[in-house]
Amino acid sequence: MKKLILPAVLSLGVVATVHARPMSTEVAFVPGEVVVKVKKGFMGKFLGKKSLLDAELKSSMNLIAGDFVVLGSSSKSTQSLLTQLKHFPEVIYAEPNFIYKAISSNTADPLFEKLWGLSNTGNNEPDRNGGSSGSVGVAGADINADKAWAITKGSKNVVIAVIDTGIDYNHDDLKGNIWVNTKEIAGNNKDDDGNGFIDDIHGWNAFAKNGNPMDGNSHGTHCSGTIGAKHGNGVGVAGVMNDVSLMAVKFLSDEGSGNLADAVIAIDYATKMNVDIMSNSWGGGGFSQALEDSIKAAKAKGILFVAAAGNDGTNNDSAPHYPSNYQVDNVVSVAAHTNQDSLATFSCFGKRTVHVAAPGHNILSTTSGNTYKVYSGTSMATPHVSGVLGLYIAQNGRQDVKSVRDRLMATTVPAGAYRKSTIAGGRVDAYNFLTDTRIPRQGPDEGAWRVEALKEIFETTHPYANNAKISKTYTFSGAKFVKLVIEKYETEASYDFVVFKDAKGAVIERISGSGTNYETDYAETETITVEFTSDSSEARFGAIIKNAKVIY
Ligand SMILES: [Ca+2]
Ligand SMILES: [Ca+2]
Ligand SMILES: [Ca+2]
Ligand SMILES: [Ca+2]
Repeated sequence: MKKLILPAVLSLGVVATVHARPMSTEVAFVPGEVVVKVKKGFMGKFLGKKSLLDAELKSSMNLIAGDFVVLGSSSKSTQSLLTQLKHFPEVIYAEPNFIYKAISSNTADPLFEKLWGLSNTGNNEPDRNGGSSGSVGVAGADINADKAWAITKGSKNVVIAVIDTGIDYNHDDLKGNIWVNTKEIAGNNKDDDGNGFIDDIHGWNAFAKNGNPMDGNSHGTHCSGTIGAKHGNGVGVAGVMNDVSLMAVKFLSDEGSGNLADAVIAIDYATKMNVDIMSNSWGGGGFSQALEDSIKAAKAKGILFVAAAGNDGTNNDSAPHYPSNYQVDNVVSVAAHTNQDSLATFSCFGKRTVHVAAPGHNILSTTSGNTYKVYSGTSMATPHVSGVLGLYIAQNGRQDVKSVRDRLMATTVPAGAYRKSTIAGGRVDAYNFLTDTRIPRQGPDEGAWRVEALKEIFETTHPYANNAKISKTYTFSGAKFVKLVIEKYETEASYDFVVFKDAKGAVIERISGSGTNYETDYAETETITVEFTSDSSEARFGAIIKNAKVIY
């Protein structure tokens, strides 16, 4: 199978000379547009020179993060504008006007009350059509909402900005939890509260530049339902919080994409309104100093910035994903896990860059027009974490963002799937987080591993068959830790896999490509299962495993 590249995405390279930092492989921006940060007091002088660039002023923004203008040229490329701007003494920096997209999701039909992310019975995952034929899961691999709700179900005083495609603020399951700007009068075309935004009753629409952040896409509405759909109101689903104020900040269009210039306005609005948490289920672009400055301005106010780790299935340590990769203390980068206590195959990960995992596969929630659908993505994991952080703030008030993030990580439930894929090494547990319950991480004593030859070796044919599915389970009675040593493997990278599972069926590690004498991550059970799977074309050598390493 060959990888498809999104047709709308432009080539990279163009901005590589501006920032030396690595960028993700597919970066899109508005052609001929740049976002420029101008030195304080030099705006007039700078704008006087813009004819030298053959560019016109698209907009100007006086943000907490500084003074910015957006310039556009019909005759010049973004690259040549950036090159020229380097020689303007008034300019602090200039960047492409990056395009961001809602982190994608699978849509299907309504409706079933199957919120395994809140309470996983092992048997209640919906399928992607909302039906009841989801996978069998690991009971208890959820955010432990029931136990957390005995402590708090949230508070209307907690304001969470959903920075996304907007919110259907008329949805029956959400309307009781929509933020209202009480100092603003709706529809009088006046900025009654003097915050710089006219008629911003439920938030702001930075895409259309008006006070109506209605969601014509459903992505933002879906995220909102996971944070705060009303409990016990006779309709639909339940959010992580029963009481919360959801602020709709729209900068993604109804097609699910938006740009840097609008993103920084969205963040600036939420910062100005001093929300408690920003929930960000979107990503794209390269490194942007303006976006990082905006996140830092939010941090200076003590606002948490929860961000989806991305859906490319890649390592954010080596291929950074933004905004989740910004190294600012208020950023919480979220990977997605399945009901099988495993990392979702689409989820980005990173031992140094992704903080925690949360439920993000086959998640049922609210969608526009009083409907409910099942979506999957790190987009869906992110609002679970925003809601859990919201419960904490309802209970404790706002605390130092870094110590909150540290506590969130330290109270996760450790499992093999997250050990190498997140900083915390675990998935979020709301009850543990509220009660500061920390499960000790008891790793194996590295000197204690003993090699044991497998009684029956694991070996594919060479080459392996297409559409193969080979599975073998090895048991070492009384073992505390078990891992396998792969003598040799060679598969079609990203399409054919060798997967290792513990006794619960949770994926410990999933490898693809090639290697020799590779030691897998360990299972904390006495059995370990190997599964070899291939797709319908292109077979290679396969795999051969002769030894295990065991600690009793
Ligand atoms: Ca206003
Ligand atoms: Ca008004
Ligand atoms: Ca409900
Ligand atoms: Ca293949």
